[in-house]
Amino acid sequence: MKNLKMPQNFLWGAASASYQIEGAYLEDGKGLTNWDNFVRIEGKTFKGTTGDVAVDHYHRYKEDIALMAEAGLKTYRFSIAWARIFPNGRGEVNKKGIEFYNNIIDECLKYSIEPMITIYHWDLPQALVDEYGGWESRKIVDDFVNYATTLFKAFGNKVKYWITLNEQNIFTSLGWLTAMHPPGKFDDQKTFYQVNHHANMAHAKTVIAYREMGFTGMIGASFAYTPSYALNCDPINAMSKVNYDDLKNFWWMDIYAYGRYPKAAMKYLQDRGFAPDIQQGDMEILKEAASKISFMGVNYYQSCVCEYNPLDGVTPYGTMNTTGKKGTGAVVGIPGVYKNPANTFLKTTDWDWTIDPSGLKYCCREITSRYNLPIVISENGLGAFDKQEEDKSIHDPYRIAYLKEHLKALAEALDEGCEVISYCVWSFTDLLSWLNGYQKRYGLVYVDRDETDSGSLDRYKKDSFFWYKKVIESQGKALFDE
Ligand code: BGP
Repeated sequence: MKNLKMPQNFLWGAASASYQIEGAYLEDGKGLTNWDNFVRIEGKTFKGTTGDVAVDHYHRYKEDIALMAEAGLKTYRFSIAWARIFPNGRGEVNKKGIEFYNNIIDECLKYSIEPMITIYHWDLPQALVDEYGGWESRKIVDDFVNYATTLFKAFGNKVKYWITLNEQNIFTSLGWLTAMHPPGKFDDQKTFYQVNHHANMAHAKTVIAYREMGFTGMIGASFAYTPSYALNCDPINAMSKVNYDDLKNFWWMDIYAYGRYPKAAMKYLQDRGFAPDIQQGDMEILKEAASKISFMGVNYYQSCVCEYNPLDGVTPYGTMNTTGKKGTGAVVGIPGVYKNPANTFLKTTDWDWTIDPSGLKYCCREITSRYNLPIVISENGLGAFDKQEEDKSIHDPYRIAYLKEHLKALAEALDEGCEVISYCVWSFTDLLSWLNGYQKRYGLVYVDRDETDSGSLDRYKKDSFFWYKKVIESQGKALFDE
C-alpha cells in the first residue's frame, strides 16, 4: 500500500456553491432565487439561517483564492448563481454578474488553479418559479440551455471543466418528495419524476450545445451517490438492494452515461402512474448527450444498507437530523421495496451520516465496471462541530482522519484500475449547510460566524488545511506515512 500515489496531473481540489458562500444576495443586480425565499419560511432551516451574507465570499474571493493557492489546490469547483447572470432567469445579461465570475476565474488562473464550474447548484431565479413553476415546466429546458450557453460564450475559452447539475437526485427528492428544499412539496411522485425528466433534458441539451459550440473541455453532471449494501444474504434483502440501486442510483446515472432509464424501475413507476411523460425524440437526445459527456461526477458522503421493508413499514418522510444531536435521524424507505437501517459495522457523524471510506472505492469500482467513465469526485467531506481555541487555532483531527481514510480508499480505487481525475474536498471554507445552519462545519478554513450573523467573518486555517497542503505537495504519498 505504501507506494500508492495519485497521478501527476491529478486535480486536487475543493468545492463550494454560490448560495452557500457568496452572500451579497441583493447586490449588483442579482435577482431573487427560490432559496432566498425558501429560507424565510419559518421552520425550514436550522434557527432560520439564510445565505444573505453567508461567508461573504462575494467580497472576499481574493483572500479565499489566495488561501487556496497557499494550500496548493490544483482545481477549485464553484457554482454560478443563475440569478446573477440573468436576474429574471432569461432576457438581458447582467454585466456585473459576468464580471464577478470572470474575476473569480482570473484569480484562479493567476495561481494556476483550474476553475471547475457547476452551472446549477440549486439556486434558481425566482422569476422562473413565478412564471411557470421552475423545473415543473418543460419551458425550463430552453431557459437553462440559454443560461448555460451564455456561460460557455463568456468563459468557455478559459474554463475546461463544467458540471451541468449538482445532485439532481437530491434537489428533486427534497423539493418534491420530502418538502425540505424549495418548492417544499410533499409526496408529489408524478411531478417528481416529471421534474427529473426536464432536468435530464436540460442537462442533455446543454452537453450537446457545448460540443456543438466546438468546445473540447470536460463536461458531466455531479450525482449524489449513496452506494448500498444488502443487510445480509437473505434473498429478500438482496432484492431490496437491487430495487434500491435501480430507483435511487441507476435512475440518474444510467441517463447520464447511457441515455436510458433502468427498465424495471420504469415498469414499477408505470404500474403506479408515476412515470414521466417523455416526448418523441427525447430518448435520442439523452443518448446523444450520454455519448458526449467526459466523466461521472460523484458527491460521496456515505453508504447505506438495504433491507426489505414491509408494506406497512417506514416511509421516505422520516425526520432528518438537522441539529447535530446524534440519533435523531429516522430510518427511511419505500414500503414494500426497501428501507435503510443503520450499518452496525460503521460509525456515524453527529448528523447521523454513516462514515464509510470503502464506500468511496465502491462508487468508483461500480462506475468503472458499469459505465467505464473517468470519475470526478466533486464533493467529499465531514460536517462537524469545530472549536476555535483562545489562540485562534482549530484542531480538527476527526476531519483529517475522515479525509485521510477516504483518500486512501480513492488511491486504492486508482490502483485497481479506476480512472479518477479529481478529488474535491467539501468544502474549502466553512459555509452555510443548507438546512443545518453554520454550526455544521465542513471547511479546511474556519470562518468566524455563527447562526446569528454576528462574527468578524475572518478566516483561520484549521489543522486540516495544513494537512491537505502536505498531502497535495507529496502527491498523496503523505497519506500513507504513519
Ligand atoms: C451536498 C451538496 C452540498 C453540501 C453537502 C453537505 O448534498 O451538494 O451543497 O451542502 O451536500 O450537505 P449538508 O450541508 O446538508 O451537510
